[in-house]
Amino acid sequence: HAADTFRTDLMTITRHVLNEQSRHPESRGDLTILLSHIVLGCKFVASAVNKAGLAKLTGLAGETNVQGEEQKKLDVLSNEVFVNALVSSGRTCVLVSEEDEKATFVDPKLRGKYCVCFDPLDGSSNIDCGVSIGTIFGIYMIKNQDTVTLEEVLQPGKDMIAAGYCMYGSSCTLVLSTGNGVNGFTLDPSLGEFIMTHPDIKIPPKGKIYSVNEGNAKNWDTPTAKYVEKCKYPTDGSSPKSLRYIGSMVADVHRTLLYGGIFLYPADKKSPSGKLRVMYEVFPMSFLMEEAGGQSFTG
Ligand code: P6P
Repeated sequence: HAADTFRTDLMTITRHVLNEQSRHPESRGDLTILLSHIVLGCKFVASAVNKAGLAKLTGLAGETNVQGEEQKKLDVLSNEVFVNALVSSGRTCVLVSEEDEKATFVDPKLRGKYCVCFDPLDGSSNIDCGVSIGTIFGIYMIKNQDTVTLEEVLQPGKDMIAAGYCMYGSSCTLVLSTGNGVNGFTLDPSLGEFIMTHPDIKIPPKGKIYSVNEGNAKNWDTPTAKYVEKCKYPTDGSSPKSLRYIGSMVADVHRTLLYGGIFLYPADKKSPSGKLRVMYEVFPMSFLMEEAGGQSFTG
């Protein structure tokens, strides 16, 4: 009966990425190695997030634990893990992290051809109440890794070559695209492997959910206010949409990808250029949304 209980032909994220690599015969496997290091970082953060409540990791930095060790906030810890994993992959030359004021230029001896922009733990204000949080990353190619400058990091989103997020919630789900569709993988803690659970994700063509922080309504511009009004009071006889807003972008986008609908963080009087960060929130999530048959735009 083993066949009934255990799938014996598991599609792991490693196997999937290798399959993708074989679609590019000229590839030397650099992206495969880079992604394997990102996956390692996600496994580590998943483990730390799961223990957070117990190990009081959710406290503010500066507290000390029973061993008198300096407590690291989860997002500080996550950032260190990803920076170390990305540098040690030997496939990156510059890193842009939400946690670091300046870009990290990798030691020239350890450089590779990729730039990774990432938010190691987005939505971290939700950690203490157990709401899903996540890592978001976007990957660019750098023309000359030895002479890379900050200007080369500021590439348009359309030049991104891969993007993904890892959501740490009731389960740990990694959603990834390398430009050939979007696939979702769930961490099997007993194996320590991400197993493909959501092959070829496509956003439903119609959605009944809108996701926005209504608390900002007083600051919205007229077009935004009119759109949201239409979600609540449709004029075409359709039923009103449901509002779902978690306040953690990875969770709100993941639900939108799977269930359909719209997620919006409109610019308003308080945040004239919007609140979401372009490099490691907007571009990676837009890349995934478009690869899943959706759209992303600035309104
Ligand atoms: P607000 C979290 O801090 C974040 O960057 C995103 O994860 C989330 O979508 C947004 O901010 C929530 O912002 O203003 O609605 O709390």
